[in-house]
Amino acid sequence: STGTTIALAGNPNSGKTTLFNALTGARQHVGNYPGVTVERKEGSFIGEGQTFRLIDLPGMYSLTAYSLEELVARDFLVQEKPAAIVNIIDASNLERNLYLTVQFMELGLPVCIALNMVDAAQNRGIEIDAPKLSELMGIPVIPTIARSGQGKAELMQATGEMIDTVELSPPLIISYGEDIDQALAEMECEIADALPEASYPSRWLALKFLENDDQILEYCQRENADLCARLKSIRERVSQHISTTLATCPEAVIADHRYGYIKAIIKQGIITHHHDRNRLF
Ligand code: GDP
Ligand code: K
Ligand code: MG
Repeated sequence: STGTTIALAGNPNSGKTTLFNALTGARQHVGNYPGVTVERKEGSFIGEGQTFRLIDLPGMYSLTAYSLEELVARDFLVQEKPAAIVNIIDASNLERNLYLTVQFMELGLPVCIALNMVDAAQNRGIEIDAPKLSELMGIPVIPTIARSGQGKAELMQATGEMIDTVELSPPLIISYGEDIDQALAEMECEIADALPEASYPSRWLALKFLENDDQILEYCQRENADLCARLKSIRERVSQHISTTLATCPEAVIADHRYGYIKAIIKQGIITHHHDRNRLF
C-alpha cells in the first residue's frame, strides 16, 4: 500500500489489531517479516485528503528487544523510521504502558497516544484526564474504544496534524542521575564523532549500550571496533561505580528513572478512581 507510514505499536493485548481492523477494514494484507514467522500486517487508512499506510506491529514491552516479536517491532521502528508511531495504550494500565511510550519518545519518533479501552477502564471506575496527560507528556492523547471504532477518526486526524507540524521531533531527554548522565554524555560524543552517519540518534545508541542491548553492541562492533572498545570501557567504569555505591546495575537505574519520570506525571492528578458504592454492600 502507499501513503505516509504509521506504525501501530504498544504492549501485547492493548488493542492494536482491533484498532488496525477498525481503521483499515478490508484494505489490508498479511505477510511475514523476512526470515521469521512473525506475522506482518499492513493496510491503508483513507481519510479526508490523506492516505496512511498502517503497520500493525507485534506487541512489545520495551525497545530493548527480548523476544523475537519485540526485535521485529524494534527493528521496524529504528530501520524504517515511520512518519509517526500511534502508541496504543490500555487505559486501565497507564503506568506500565507509558514505560514503552517514554522509550518511543527517547528514540525521537513522533508519538500519538491512542488511550484505548476507556470503556473497560470506566467500568472499573478508572477515569484518565487525557488533555492533561497530553499537556504533561507533550504529545497528543486521543481516547479510543477500538472495539466500536470510537475515536478512530480523531486519532487519525491528530496523527496527521502531528506529522504535518512536527518538523523535527527532538528526542525526549530524561535524567538518569549523575553517574549515568555523565557516561551518556561521554558516549554520545564518542559515537557522534566515530559514526556521524549512524542510523540511530547518538544518545539512543549510548543508552542502549549502557542497557546491555546485544543487537546494539553487535552493531557498534561491526561499524567501529575501536569505538566499541571505548564505549565498553566507559560502561565498565560506570557499572563498577554504580555497583559499589548503589549495589545495582545501569539497566536497573535507567528503568527506575523512567518509572520515576512517569510517576511524576501521573501524580499530577491524571487518574481518578470512582468508587462503586454498590460494590461495598
Ligand atoms: P493486540 O494484542 O494489541 O493486537 O490486542 P487485540 O486487538 O487483539 O485486543 C485484545 C483484546 O482486547 C481483544 O479481546 C479485543 O476485543 C479487546 N479490545 C480491544 N480494544 C478494546 C476496547 O477499546 N475496549 C474493550 N472493552 N475491549 C477492547
Ligand atoms: K492478541
Ligand atoms: Mg495483535
